[in-house]
Amino acid sequence: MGKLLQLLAHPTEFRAALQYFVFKKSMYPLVLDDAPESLKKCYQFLELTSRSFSAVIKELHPELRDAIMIFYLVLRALDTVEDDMTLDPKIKVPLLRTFDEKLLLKDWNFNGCGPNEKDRLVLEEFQYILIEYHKLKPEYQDIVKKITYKMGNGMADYILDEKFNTNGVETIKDFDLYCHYVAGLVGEGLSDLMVLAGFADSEVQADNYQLSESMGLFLQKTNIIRDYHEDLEDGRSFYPREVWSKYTESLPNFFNKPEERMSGVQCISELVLNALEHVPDVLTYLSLIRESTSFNFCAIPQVMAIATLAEIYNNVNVLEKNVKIRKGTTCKLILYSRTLPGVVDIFRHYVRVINQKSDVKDPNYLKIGIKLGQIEQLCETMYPTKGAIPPHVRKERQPINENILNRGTFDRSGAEVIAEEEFKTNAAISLVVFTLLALGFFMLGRL
Ligand code: IN0
Repeated sequence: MGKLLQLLAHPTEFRAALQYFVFKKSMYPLVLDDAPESLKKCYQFLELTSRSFSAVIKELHPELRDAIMIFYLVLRALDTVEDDMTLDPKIKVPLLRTFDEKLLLKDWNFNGCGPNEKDRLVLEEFQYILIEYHKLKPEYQDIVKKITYKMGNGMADYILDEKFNTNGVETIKDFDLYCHYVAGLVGEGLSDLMVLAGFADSEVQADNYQLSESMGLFLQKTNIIRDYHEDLEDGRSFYPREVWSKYTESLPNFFNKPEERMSGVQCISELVLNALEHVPDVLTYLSLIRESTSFNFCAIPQVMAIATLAEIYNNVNVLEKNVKIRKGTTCKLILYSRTLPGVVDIFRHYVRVINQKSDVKDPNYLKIGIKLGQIEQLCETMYPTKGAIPPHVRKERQPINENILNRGTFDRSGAEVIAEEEFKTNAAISLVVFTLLALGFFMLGRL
């Protein structure tokens, strides 16, 4: 009920939700009626592990859909092993190191996970994933196997690292390396798959996958900053000491000591600044994707991430509870991120939101202002805003334009693409309102 009221309080999000759920059309609908049991199982696992993201994977072009679905499930399996604190390191470490070899087997599964691991089914019924893995093109299998090998060994190194176990991540370099293993490598694998399929320019692999590394790091760093409270409750931490030690003696103090909340918010600002460094690469990467469903698949998590960063920036709640973006905002972001100009508009919008939330008392105020300015300039270079005041003419940070927030800069370039659906949605809303009014008059007439 609360969610419905929230939606009604935000009419543009209500319209987006209606458009998304009622008028969404798939370019390549996934039909599993006559599919083998193993494929049906795999798509069920996908839905169990990730509700919203599974929908994005199911929309993918058939050439890559199963390959990316299997890649996602194998990574989930690896992640579940890494995550399981009940597993003895003597079992966990060799399992991670040899996980890629399991992919060569016809039948294998693992029943040793603790009962609290929510995705343990993926490991317990891994035999279905293997059946479908072996049906992929050999080149696609090789990519999944290569990344599984690199990621499994990277994760194992961290588990063996005493310092990491007791203190969490030490330096910013360690922070980047950890994010490389769990997310940067995902970008490498996806880039290889999309280039092989002819869906992305080979530039995405340049400089040792620098652009796709940023894609992964931007997502993972945003998750880490957002999950401060959840990770603290689970007794772990991924905030790098090199950053948080400037603001507190001990990381849990941001939550435990109310007088340190302000320092916690400033620590988050520094981490947001660190994550924003990846944005130029993210926008460049997205400009190199040539196929539309692959573009959506890559763009949706990125626009969610920038919206999340804007939400958690200068927000003390992050230290006390889980902060998430509204469901309606998610629908709106999905709808407007279908084109590159749409994505650039979304980034421009949230960069402005962050700018407006900046506090002069924040030690990183200036650096953040400069970074945001650079990103906004890049957005302008990619797709200039009609009638915009050039950055050098602007004197001060501009006030948030209500129009930007409510209907949005998103509206301009995504408009052509969604005009038809918008028309249908407006017609549907009008019909509902008309029916309600007619019913009301009818009832009045009967009284
Ligand atoms: C992902 C990434 C992902 C998608 C597209 C392109 C990418 C390029 C480089 C790196 C990662 C890329 O996206 C998902 C998104 C996701 O799962 N969202 C969650 C929401 C949430 O808050 O967790 C959802 O349920 O909707 C992602 O986060 N990761 C991921 C994993 C596998 C694959 Cl194949 C693609 C996880 C991670 C750790 C960020 C890489």
